[in-house]
Amino acid sequence: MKNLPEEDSNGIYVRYKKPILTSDHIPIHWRYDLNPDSNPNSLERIGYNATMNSGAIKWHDNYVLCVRVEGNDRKSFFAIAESPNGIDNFKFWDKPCVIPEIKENPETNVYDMRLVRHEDGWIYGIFCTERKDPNAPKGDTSMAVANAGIVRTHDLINWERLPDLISSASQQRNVVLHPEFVKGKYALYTRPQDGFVDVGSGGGIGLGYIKNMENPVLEDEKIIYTRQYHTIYELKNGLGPSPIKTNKGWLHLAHGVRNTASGLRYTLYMFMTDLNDISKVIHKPAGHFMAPLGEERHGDVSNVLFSNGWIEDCDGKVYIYYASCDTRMHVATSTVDRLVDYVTNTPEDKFTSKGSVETIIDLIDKNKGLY
Ligand code: M1P
Repeated sequence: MKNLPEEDSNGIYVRYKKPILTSDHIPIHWRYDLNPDSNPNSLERIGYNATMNSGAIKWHDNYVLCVRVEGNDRKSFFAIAESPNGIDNFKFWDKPCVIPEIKENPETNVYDMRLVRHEDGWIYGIFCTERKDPNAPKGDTSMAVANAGIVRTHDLINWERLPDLISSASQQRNVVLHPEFVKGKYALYTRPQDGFVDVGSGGGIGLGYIKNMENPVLEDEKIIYTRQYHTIYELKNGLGPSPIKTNKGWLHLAHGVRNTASGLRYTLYMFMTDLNDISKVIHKPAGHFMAPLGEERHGDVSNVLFSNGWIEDCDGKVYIYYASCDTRMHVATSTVDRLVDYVTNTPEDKFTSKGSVETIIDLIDKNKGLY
């Protein structure tokens, strides 16, 4: 169906009316045995629960998502969906992606791939790998270990598996590759954490370096964006897609999580880092950039927006792909200019109610005679 923009916009981005991918987009031949002899009652044989957290890349003039598809069996896998215009008519390729396992240590589940066209010439996919925690007490069937799995490809069909990230943190999630070399090394944004869900005493968005992707030992990892009391990223935060380079700095999209009486609330926020020192955060607009709205608030894991893919077109238009409530995919569009304006001119958080009121009054005073 044609997807139209919402009439209302804050000037920063425009949402589109319909989700762009739902589990109803899963091709019929992935669901039904189409042979009437072996399926005389036309029953669905394999069910799908969600199409969510997708990496994104421009591909031969089309817009491609590496979608996290979740089956009714709860296992996630990756599948490529392609659209001619980035906002509707997404169609899955013929078969899901076949991601090779690490033979000596196969994972149980994979999800949330970030696709990055790196200047070394490969397209990398960095994703979360999940395995049952071998140290889980007897009877605990949910303790798990998360790490970053790494694949690379030239065609989005044949994927070469590299070793998982080797880091000193006990768990890693939301690991994202920077698209350029930094002093000859690969730079990775990380989120070290103590437990599978709990980040523990540290947390925050980290940055570390790898000399060689075939032996991905993470070195010099430092937190560049810490968690902070009474913010939208108080409980945890993680980077979304790989950053976009602009003439003012690197534009970042991330998710921040806080706890509420109705559970964790995931919203999206932005920041900018220095062009010459990617560890230096130079702009931090206060609060969320996007939060779940209307129907986006309902789904398997309510009150969640999550993004791990965006596409910058050559005319400066930006397609922001986000999932709502771990259930379905949406798109919002903006431009590099608008996002830079948002990130550099939105007031920063002063971390108190009094500070917020001062910021509002500053704006009201500036508008004197204009309203
Ligand atoms: O359910 C919300 C999100 O929870 C996890 O995010 P994070 O690792 O940042 O805590 C992931 O499972 C993510 O896929 C999911 O959308």
